[in-house]
Amino acid sequence: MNRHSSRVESIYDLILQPSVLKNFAIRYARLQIGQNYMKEYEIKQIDGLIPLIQDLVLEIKTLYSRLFVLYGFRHETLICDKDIYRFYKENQAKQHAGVKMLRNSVSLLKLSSHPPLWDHLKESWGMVHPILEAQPILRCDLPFESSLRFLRHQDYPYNRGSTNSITVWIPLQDVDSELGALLVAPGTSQHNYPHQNGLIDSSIDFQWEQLPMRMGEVLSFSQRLVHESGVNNSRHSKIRFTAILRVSDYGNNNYIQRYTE
Ligand SMILES: O=C(O)CCC(=O)C(=O)O
Repeated sequence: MNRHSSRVESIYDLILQPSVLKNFAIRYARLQIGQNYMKEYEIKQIDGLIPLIQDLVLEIKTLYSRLFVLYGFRHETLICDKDIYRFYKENQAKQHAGVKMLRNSVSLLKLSSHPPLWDHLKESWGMVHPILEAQPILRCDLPFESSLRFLRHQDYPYNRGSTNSITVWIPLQDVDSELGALLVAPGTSQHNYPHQNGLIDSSIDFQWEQLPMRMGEVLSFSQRLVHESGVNNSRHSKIRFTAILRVSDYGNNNYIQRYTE
């Protein structure tokens, strides 16, 4: 099945492949280069991930409950996204510092190191010795705060990992277009686009595809794939939390040499 315009159709396939064991669909896109296919992104449900996500969400709420008490901030008994959003409105710097602190949480590290996730990355991307190229990131995209968005970019120029490096994007809740599912531009992963401060010129015409996902699914994509944040337009003040990993492969000689020189 291909949901793209005729210009992209000739080089790009979007594959929906029902998994044999489970009823979940694996979705991936690949680019044809001569006789070969290069994967651009893949979305897959990972076994055992949901409890780890729930632990991280609990840790997020625990940290905020402590911040609320510390700063005398009135909130519901069960902390909800609306409280965190109101806290942000009153204490932007403190809310941001809280998210940064959670980047060092054991829950995020456990989620990031879940063995079936790494087995999947190896198998799906043909990585030999995948490693975390940087500390895992926790993103908190608040409703109607478009200044927090990352506009069109490729990750490779920032991270300069192995040539086969990928980004792994793990939503901590279901994410649809209203909550700001990630936007990708299929067919772009073979080019290095000129950029300023990491951002690609807004006059370049890309064909965007938005990637709604269920909690427990993981999106992995080439660090050369052009992508940007969706817009969180949640009418219910929901926050989009996402864990993001940058993964490189030291099975890639060029990378290990560059790293150790
Ligand atoms: O999650 C997002 O909205 C964007 C993240 C992103 O583009 C990145 O981390 O490279």
